[in-house]
Amino acid sequence: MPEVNAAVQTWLAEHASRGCSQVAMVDAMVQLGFDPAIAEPAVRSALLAATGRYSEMNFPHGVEAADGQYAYDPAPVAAGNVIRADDRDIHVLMRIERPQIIVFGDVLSAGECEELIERARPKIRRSTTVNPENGKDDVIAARTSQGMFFDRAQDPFIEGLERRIASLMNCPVENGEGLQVLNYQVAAEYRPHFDYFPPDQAGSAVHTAHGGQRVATLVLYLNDVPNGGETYFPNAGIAVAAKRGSAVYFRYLNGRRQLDPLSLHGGAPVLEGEKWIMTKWVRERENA
Ligand code: PD2
Ligand code: ZN
Repeated sequence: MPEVNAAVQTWLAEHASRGCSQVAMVDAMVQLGFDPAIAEPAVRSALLAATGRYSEMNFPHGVEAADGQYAYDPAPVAAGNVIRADDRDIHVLMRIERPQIIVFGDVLSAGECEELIERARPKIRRSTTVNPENGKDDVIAARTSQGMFFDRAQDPFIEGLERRIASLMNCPVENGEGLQVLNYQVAAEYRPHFDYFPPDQAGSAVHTAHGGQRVATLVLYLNDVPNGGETYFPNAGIAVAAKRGSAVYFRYLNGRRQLDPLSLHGGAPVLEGEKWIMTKWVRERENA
């Protein structure tokens, strides 16, 4: 089995900077005897290094993969049990392959969580969702949280957190949407949904026009929830409990631009206390 040695890396870098498509490069490597599981991540990182974005190929919104057909290529998150993310060592608590989920401990300090809550508290308003027809904001019964967005790089505190999160997700900071803080009171929830913009809905085009499709999400927990409020993946039988400072990462757009139907997820109703989270969504390219 051939290896991705220096000569192959040079070949990849040259073809990526010439605008070669991801499919063509992976196909060429497979023809030469590479395992697709080795070829795909090598091509993706060459494309990312050369162009700052994943290949769009022929599918501007991505392709909804039928159940079981989504190819689980390696996530860009670093290997190992402790990841140096800019200014902080972050511990990996669990990795799940299908859907692709990673749970992290101590992404934020208790003081950072407190500061985020106190800064968000006076600004939160009822959350909205994307209207599938026209892409505008709708208030719906399926999402009963309140939230607010911080602007990108709005001050040094937010900028520092964005750098740490981008480093952890191994994604350029420019590809991230603004950090969002959400609050759920007792009984509030976010029923199962996809974070990606469904390719078959007209309203998605408004959102993918800048930055392309969403690739992955990081949900950061800002407080301990005594009962309820888990982030759950109903078709995978997985629930992540809210613990202050920890976070759950999930990725749903692979290098072939397939979208993972198993990434369906929700925020379970809070049964006791309240829930504060912060979300980071990252796109395929700069999200101006
Ligand atoms: O509140 C959550 O745990 C949650 C779960 C799923 C939030 C979101 N999705 C979201 O804001 O997209
Ligand atoms: Zn979500």
